[in-house]
Amino acid sequence: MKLLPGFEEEYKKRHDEIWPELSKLLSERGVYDYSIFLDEETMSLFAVQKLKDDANVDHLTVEPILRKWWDYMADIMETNPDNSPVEKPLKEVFHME
Ligand code: RM4
Repeated sequence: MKLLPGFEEEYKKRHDEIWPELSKLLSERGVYDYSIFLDEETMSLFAVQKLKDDANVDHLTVEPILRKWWDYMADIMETNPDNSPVEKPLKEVFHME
């Protein structure tokens, strides 16, 4: 994902104060150990999360609370027309169990 320049502190503040309903939804759907890192040179945001074996995340993007969160975050991130964050899947080039 991409953060707009000048919003580093605001992005962290908003995530420090993540809405309980959103974190509840994510954990209920099996998301855990979820981190987001910022490359302050490129403003790229790298998100990594783990999913429980019975995770149910296929339809997360239609959940109203996530859509509301995306609307809230849209003023400081690069977004698609529907306010979802622009995301770019990365190519795994190394993995060690
Ligand atoms: C990010 C982005 C992601 C969301 C996290 C909690 O800024 O909106 O989609 O899962 O916040």
